[in-house]
Amino acid sequence: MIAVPDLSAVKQALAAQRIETPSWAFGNSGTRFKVFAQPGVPRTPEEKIADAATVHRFTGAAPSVALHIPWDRVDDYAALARYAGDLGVSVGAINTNVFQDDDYKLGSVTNPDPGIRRKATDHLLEAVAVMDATGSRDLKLWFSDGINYPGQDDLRDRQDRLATALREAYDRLGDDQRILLEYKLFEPAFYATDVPDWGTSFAHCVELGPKATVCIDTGHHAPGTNIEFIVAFLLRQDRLGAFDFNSRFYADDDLMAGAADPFQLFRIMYEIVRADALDPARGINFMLDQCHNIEAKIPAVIRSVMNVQEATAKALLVDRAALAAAQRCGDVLEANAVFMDAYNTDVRPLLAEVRADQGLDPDPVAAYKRSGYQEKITADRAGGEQAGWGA
Ligand code: RM4
Ligand code: MN
Repeated sequence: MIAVPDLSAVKQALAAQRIETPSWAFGNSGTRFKVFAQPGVPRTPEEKIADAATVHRFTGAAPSVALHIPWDRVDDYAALARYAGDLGVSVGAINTNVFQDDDYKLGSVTNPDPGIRRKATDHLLEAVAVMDATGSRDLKLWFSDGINYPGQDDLRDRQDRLATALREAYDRLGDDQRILLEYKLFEPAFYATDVPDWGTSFAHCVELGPKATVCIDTGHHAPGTNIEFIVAFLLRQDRLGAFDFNSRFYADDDLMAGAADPFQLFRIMYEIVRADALDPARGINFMLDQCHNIEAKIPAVIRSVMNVQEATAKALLVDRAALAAAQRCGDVLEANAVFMDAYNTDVRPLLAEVRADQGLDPDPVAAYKRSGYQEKITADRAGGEQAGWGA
């Protein structure tokens, strides 16, 4: 039996944990082969927010929803934020989209054409205006920019163009706003992506200033990458701003967080706990970035929130004193055993208690299924064009 640190502190930390949901997880999605439409899928940004609020209602842990512009474009963003507030959620990160216009074939902010770079940079500034109107803190930047063939464009010039656009967006930020700069190894670019890894993101953030931090999308690395090392390193540098949690078997699969490799998620959350960075006041945005192509979307988001909570609970249960003692005396097997004991603990009863203490149903997926919400949206949202990638 492991020595549990302080159960009431663990429960408190779990009750305070916050996970942000993505509006696009509720819309239709698929692969380049097929998008399978689902009944009841939102048609508007408001309906996506209503679904996100439903996830929060059953989990008590997902009080903010990230938006993607232009997928969630509306005339009145302040009204959208008020609508969200009335449903008990707030607007989270504003995600920019400079990857779907024909103009961006050769890149957005790194495009060789200055007119196209201007258009892309203007979109980043538009996103900051959306943040002003909604009260959002985070400008989330992901660039699909890159090249497919050696010699296609100048690698170094593209870094200069990227730095110029980032500087303009950074200088436009308000005091309480910040940039989350995401990276991705490949896809859609196949030879050289302009922000391919955490080191590139980190270097640009350092160049920009303290309001620029790295966003780690767990699906954006080469297979076998030690993501928890990146987490530990960035936390030490105070440059970890956010996660885009999802899981993958092969590339950027965007499956439910914790589904493919729950042990990896535990190792990541251990580094968070180790750095005392779980508390929302520490400013790390724990977001989901997922697509539910074949499974029902709302319960899949609920399940993902629960998977992050389970990994976190296990991380909180690591007997840090015993671990430190074993590490100090070089007891390799004991240190590993202490770590694994926590991972192998069934934390579901503990999380059920945490939920019950908050007046929530201990089984959020079952409670959602019983609630009739799915039947209601299926009936109410019949007709009209469903939201999805590109909508
Ligand atoms: C990208 C990246 C971004 C997400 C888009 C939809 O691969 O992960 O974070 O906004 O997909
Ligand atoms: Mn992402």
